[in-house]
Amino acid sequence: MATTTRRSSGRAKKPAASKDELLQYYRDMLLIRRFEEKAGQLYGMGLIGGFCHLYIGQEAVVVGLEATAKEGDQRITTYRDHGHMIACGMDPKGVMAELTGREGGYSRGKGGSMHMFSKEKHFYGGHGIVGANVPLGAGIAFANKYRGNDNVCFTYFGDGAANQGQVYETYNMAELWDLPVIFVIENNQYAMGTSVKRSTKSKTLYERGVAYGIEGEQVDGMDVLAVKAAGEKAVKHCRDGNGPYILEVMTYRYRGHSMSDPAKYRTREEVQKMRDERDPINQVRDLLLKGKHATEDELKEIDKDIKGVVNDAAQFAQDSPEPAVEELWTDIYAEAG
Ligand SMILES: Cc1ncc(C[n+]2csc(CCOP(=O)(O)OP(=O)(O)O)c2C)c(N)n1
Ligand SMILES: [Mg+2]
Repeated sequence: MATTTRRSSGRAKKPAASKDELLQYYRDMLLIRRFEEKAGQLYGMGLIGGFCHLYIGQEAVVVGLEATAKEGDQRITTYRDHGHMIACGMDPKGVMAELTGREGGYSRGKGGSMHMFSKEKHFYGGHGIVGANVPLGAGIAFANKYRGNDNVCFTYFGDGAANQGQVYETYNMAELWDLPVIFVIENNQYAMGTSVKRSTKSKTLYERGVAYGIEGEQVDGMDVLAVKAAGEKAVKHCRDGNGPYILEVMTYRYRGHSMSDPAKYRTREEVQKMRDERDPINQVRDLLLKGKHATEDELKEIDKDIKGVVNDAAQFAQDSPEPAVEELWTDIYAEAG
């Protein structure tokens, strides 16, 4: 088994993309951004309770990778999961209703932000225990291999989770058994208030795979085209039966770790610089405008449409009733047989 790792040259050599592709990524990323902004507002109004971790800034990661998925591929992620659900085609209404604890939500209002699933879209959650979804992702990939299909499981986790012991037990077994799992490390540079520079002396996280014989690479996660290009390579590697692949996707979250975050661990200037210079949506917007694929007015129309979708989701959530008391006793055990 090859043990090479490399850095993606995504930023230096931008892969070409058609007008339709660029417009699709623009819409998909904007939908996540506007959805998350609305979730933040509803949280502020007291309509969302409990934990709520926003994905704003990281949109290019999941949109770029979803562009490489095919029917039947699975995805599993952490508590920072709203973007992943929307990107794989789950209904924003059902996600927003779950956030607000309403009957119309994906877990009938009983799960909230971190506990949503979709059998139809092969979305396996939503996991609050740092690192714990990683072995589950390998288990899903094991099922693919056992069933003899060529599906892959996208298993997302953070830079903080990458220091968890169970991740390395999983790497070992996944490579040993050639499991079709893409380990996606969303390196947003912080684990709660801890900068990655304070949590490890490793310069890169993907290179840790070398110890287990797993190939991998680092990619610019603010550039949706670079993410997609690296994702295609990773997906091919897995579908061809070569075992797992590690993608360390360099990204950044603009908001706090969760809605309650004093944000004392970084400067406002640092965040603003990322927003101004590296924003994933603005990068695609620039490509659309410079390539004369769209005018400012057309892009404004898209934003208006998307705001409409998000407002409808927020309205649906607020109109949906809270779950009935009897719901306390449902969805606890699976029906036998
Ligand atoms: C086993 C475990 N330890 C600690 C926590 C508390 N905790 C929740 S999120 C988090 C930080 C994880 O950071 P990272 O993996 O970088 O993901 P990010 O939040 O940046 O997406 C911690 C320590 C937890 N949920 N589970
Ligand atoms: Mg992190």
